Amino acid sequence: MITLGEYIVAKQNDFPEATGELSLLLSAIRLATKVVNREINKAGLVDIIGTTGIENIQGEVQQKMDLYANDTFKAALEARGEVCGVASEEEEDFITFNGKRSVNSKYVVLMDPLDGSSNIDVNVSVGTIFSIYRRISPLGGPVTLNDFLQPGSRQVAAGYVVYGSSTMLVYTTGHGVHGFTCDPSLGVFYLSHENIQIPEDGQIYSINEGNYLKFPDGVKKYLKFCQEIDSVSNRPYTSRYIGSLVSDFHRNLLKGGIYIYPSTASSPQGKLRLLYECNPMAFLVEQAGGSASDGFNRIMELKPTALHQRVPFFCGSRNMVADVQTMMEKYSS
Ligand code: AHM
Ligand code: MG
Repeated sequence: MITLGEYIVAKQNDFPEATGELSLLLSAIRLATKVVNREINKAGLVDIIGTTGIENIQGEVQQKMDLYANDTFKAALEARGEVCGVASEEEEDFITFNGKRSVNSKYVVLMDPLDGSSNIDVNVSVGTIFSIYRRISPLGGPVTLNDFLQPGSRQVAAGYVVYGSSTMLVYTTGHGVHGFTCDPSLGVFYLSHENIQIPEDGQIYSINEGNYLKFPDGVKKYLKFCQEIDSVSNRPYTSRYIGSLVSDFHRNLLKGGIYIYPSTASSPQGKLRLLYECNPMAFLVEQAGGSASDGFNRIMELKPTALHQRVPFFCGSRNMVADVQTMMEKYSS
């Protein structure tokens, strides 16, 4: 039985140049995860569910747990002093930490503290997504917007937590993808899925088909392809869509599949955010042997221009992403 804390330290020892700062940062995330997990499990019991009535900066109604998770992750990251700034889906602008240790720390964190939170009051799994970069501004000086607008290929680490039938934390530091399952009686994460590999050919497609008429032609053609009968490629594929990115991604990562949130006629850039959702998932899926695209380009090579930028997202088993990209290029470019 290897715990997450032990695993992080063991991996750090593989790199003689490591200073331990990233390990401390990950342990701050682990602590916040436990606190949020405890509250989510109580969500049906206490008056913490429901909406605040306030809209976040994307005009979506914030759920109370969104705010709680946002505050908890911010507080844990600030207290540890290993992070000089944070950008969050729930905050309009990035946040600078001014503590003595923080200003000299080299990392920034980008996060979606509670993704899929509109599902929480119907007991559907939700998640936290995080992404870590080295700052590019000088140590000791102010954090700048450019520290956060780096392409996903520069991520140092990324991960997610799925608050599901079990709570799991899955992360990568660029050396494979590893999953840890929480023992709720002890509040300890144990290594349960070392070196996760996504099957190259999946059988599951995940998309909100209610938007079908608004999809680009390339996506419509791909959906028809998924539904065709073909014994060689084992089609039709299975359609599975929870509507909670972390859960849909997690299932597809383990079983093989593709998650698609394309551009639609009403949302030309899709719905998901490049910095808080797509880049971290792209890093994870590539580390597991899969791929992530905006329909034409590799997600992690896109140069971000704004904190809350959205992007069409095609992510999962490598051959499935290649198939849909071929159809996008043929019918939608
Ligand atoms: P959120 O960050 O506001 O929770 O929105 C992101 C969520 C994803 O978890 C999910 O995959 C997607 O929105 C579902 O959107 P839709 O309801 O349009 O299918
Ligand atoms: Mg989200």
